[in-house]
Amino acid sequence: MGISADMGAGFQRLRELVEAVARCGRNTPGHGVSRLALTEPDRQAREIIAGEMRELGMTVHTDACCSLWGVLPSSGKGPGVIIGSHLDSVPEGGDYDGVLGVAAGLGVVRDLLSVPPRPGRPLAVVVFTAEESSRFSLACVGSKAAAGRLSPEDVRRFCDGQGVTLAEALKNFGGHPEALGQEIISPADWAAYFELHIEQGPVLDKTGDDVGIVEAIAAPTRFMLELEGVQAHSGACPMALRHDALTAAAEVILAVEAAGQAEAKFGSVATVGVCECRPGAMNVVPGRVTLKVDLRGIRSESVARMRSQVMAKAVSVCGARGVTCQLTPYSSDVPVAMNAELTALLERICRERDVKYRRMPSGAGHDAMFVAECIPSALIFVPCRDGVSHSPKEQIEWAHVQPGYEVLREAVKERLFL
Ligand code: HGY
Ligand code: MN
Ligand code: MN
Repeated sequence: MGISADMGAGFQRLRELVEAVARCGRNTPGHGVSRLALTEPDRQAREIIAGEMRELGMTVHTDACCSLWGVLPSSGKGPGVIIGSHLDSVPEGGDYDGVLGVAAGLGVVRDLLSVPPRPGRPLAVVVFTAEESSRFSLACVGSKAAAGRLSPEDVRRFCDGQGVTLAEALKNFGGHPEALGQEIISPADWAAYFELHIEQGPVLDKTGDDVGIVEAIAAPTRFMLELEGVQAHSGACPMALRHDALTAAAEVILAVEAAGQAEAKFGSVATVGVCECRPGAMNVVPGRVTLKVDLRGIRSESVARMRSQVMAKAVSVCGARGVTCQLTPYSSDVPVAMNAELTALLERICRERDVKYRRMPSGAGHDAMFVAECIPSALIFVPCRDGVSHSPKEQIEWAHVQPGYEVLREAVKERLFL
């Protein structure tokens, strides 16, 4: 494992930043962090990162979608390099998802500033807003906006569990939802985007590789199903006369799992992550159930097969049980290939530095998938213990993160001094 002798000021600072941000939104012990997008803990985390950007001499601004940009000005001309990720978390999430990539970007800036010459072209670090779909059921909000894929109408359509629309939350956070679509990442300004992220799966941890060079990012198709049966007395309503929304939902949930298992050979996955049952009393036959479904794959046709299989089963189950089923689509993104030239650059640097690496897909979604629509983009994975993520048990070994950090730094340096 090609670990260089000096940890480097940037890598050391990276660790300090991750630890500082992890205190924003920390729950009681054993319950990780809840730093949902555009909430007070998210604001606190951004203040820490903005402070670091200013200390490094970067100009700091937020765009209409509240994404936080730090740019290291440069004397030279020509398109620069962006390093980015996110700070928001899932509820009861871990300390490293997203945060590691933002902190790594600032570590790279610190390292590149410590050894002359100063980068000849702009170097930016960006915190994209609301990468997680946890609060608004829409993922990668900031990077979608930066790719021109989010309109003022879109952000009025999505809301959180308290009915706050994404547009209102952006406005309350200092954003300008009505101006979305006017600040798009342009190849005239930016030559490459790099993101470093924990793998969030078990592959690197199992193989002992320190770096995953991502070739393609699976894309989610997400939707909500609202099942409406007949609420009734659990004691007085005979079994034969029931229209129980929760038992219908149970069959649909198992159908989602079966669809994922049938398509697993193509690397596809299927999950029901939310099941809300109303009124949620032990002595009431449930009348209404809301399911939120997440289907993913790197092969669009496989995801499409899962979706049609799930919908066919939902219609037949609900028909047989006298339960209605309302579909609300959330998103249907397409799998994205990472830039071949940048993945080759990463591979060469890994070989030169004797870093154990593998080329691999990403099952999780990332901001890189939308930035890749605008400029050449690359995603570097580093291992997380047992592949656990989106959990308080998310853990890393810093010695196994450092090789990926140094590969990121060398790749950015090469792109900046081309
Ligand atoms: O859900 C995801 O794929 C990512 O963690 N946003
Ligand atoms: Mn995540
Ligand atoms: Mn993430």
